[in-house]
Amino acid sequence: MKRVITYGTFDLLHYGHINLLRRAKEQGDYLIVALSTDEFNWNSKQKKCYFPYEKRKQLLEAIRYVDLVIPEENWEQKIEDVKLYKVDTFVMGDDWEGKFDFLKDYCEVVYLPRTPEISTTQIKKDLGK
Ligand code: C2G
Repeated sequence: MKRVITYGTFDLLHYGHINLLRRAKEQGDYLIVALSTDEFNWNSKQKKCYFPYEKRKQLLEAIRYVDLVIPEENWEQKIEDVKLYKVDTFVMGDDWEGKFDFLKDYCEVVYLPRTPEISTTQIKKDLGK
């Protein structure tokens, strides 16, 4: 079984995220999503989530491509996660191109093209938030 992992906030889940998750799953047979906790988002990514972690986790677990959701609590956990979950492939959108190449010592690293025109920032802007 080929195991894939990806990381993210996935707040205000939208079709760009779904496109990423679908293509990540296509890289193998089992997809793990490491979901950024509220604390990690606020302290390390300066992101204030609209939906709290448990709600974002519930949404992700309802997606057919997702097999397991685990918490992402810090920037440093990726190598341990890859070892612990016996990950074969690490996948991220190409806005992160090159940022996680250190993982190539442990697994395949794949950056996938982002879905253009859609982002949470754009949604909030369009809603006048
Ligand atoms: N994404 C995409 N197309 C979009 C928007 C997002 O392909 N239009 C992808 C991103 O490239 C990322 C994933 O969807 O791979 C999740 O996006 P975010 O929730 O914005 O993730 P981010 O805040 O970048 O967190 O340790 C890594 C970080 O946790 C990544």
